[in-house]
Amino acid sequence: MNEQLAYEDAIMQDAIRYVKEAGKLIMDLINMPLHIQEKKNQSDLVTEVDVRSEQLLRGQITRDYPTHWILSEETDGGREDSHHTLLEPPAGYGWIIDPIDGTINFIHSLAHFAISVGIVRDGLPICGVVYNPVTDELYAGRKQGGAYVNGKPIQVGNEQELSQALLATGFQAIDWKPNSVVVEQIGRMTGIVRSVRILGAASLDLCLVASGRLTGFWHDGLYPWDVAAGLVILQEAGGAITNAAGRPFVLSDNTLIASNGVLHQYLISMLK
Ligand code: 2AM
Ligand code: CA
Ligand code: CA
Ligand code: CA
Repeated sequence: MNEQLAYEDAIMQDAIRYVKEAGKLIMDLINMPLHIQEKKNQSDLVTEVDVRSEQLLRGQITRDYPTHWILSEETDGGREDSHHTLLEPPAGYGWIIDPIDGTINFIHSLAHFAISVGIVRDGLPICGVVYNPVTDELYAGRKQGGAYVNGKPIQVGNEQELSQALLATGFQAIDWKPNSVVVEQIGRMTGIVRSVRILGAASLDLCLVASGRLTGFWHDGLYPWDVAAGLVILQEAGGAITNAAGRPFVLSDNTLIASNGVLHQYLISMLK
C-alpha cells in the first residue's frame, strides 16, 4: 500500500471512531430536556446537542490532525461565504462536518438523523462517513474503495422504470421560503413514479439511494456539510450525482440530483 493510501486509510478509521463517539453522546442526551434555539427562522433550529456533537468532532480532529482544515455547520454556517467556501477550497486535507443532519427529526425523536463527516483532499471529496446512531447504521465510502453499511458492501438499486422509482426530496435549506418549486415538482412526479418522500436528512437520504432503498433524491439549496460525505458513498455504490444540467455535482452547486444511474436522465428531464 502506498503512503497516501495508508494515511487516508488511517483518516477513514479515525473518522469512523469519531462519529461513533458523537453518536454515543447524542444517544446519551436524546431523552434529556432539550434547549432549542431558532437560528434564522422557526424551521432553522439548533440544540445544545448539535453544538456538543460538533465540539467533540472538532476537538478530536484538531488533536489528531492539527494541519487539516475544518468546515462545520454550527461554527461556519453563519458565515456569508460558507456555501461558497468550496468554490476555492483550501489545499490539503479538510473535514466537512454536520454534527446532526436532520435536527428537526432529532428534536421530534424521529429515527432519521445522522452525523455526517466528509473528507476532502485538495478540494475533492475522498471519504465519507454517515452514522445514524438510533438504528446504529454506519455508512462509509472511500474513493475507489467501495461503499459499505456496517462493513457490508452496498450498491444502488436496479429500478429500470420510473413507475418503480421511490424518490425523496426536501425543502430548500438556504433562505428557507415558501417552497412552491419543490411542491410543484412533487406534483409533476405524481402518477409517474411510485412515490415521493420528504425524510428530512439529506446525508442519510443519499445513503438510502446508495443502498438501493431509494431510487433517487433531489434537493435545492443544500450546504456542503449536507452532501460531502453522502456524495462519496453514493458514487462508490454505483450511483449518479449531478447538478440540474447533468454535470458532475460539486459542493458549490445549488441543485443536486442523485439516483441509481439508470433513471438519471429521466429525473433530470422531469425536474427541468
Ligand atoms: P439540518 O437538519 O442539518 O439543518 C432537509 O431537507 C435537509 O436540509 C437536512 O439535511 C437539513 O439539515 C437541511 N436543512 C433544512 N432546513 C435547513 C435550514 N434552515 N438551514 C440549514 N439546513 C437546513
Ligand atoms: Ca441546521
Ligand atoms: Ca444538514
Ligand atoms: Ca445540522
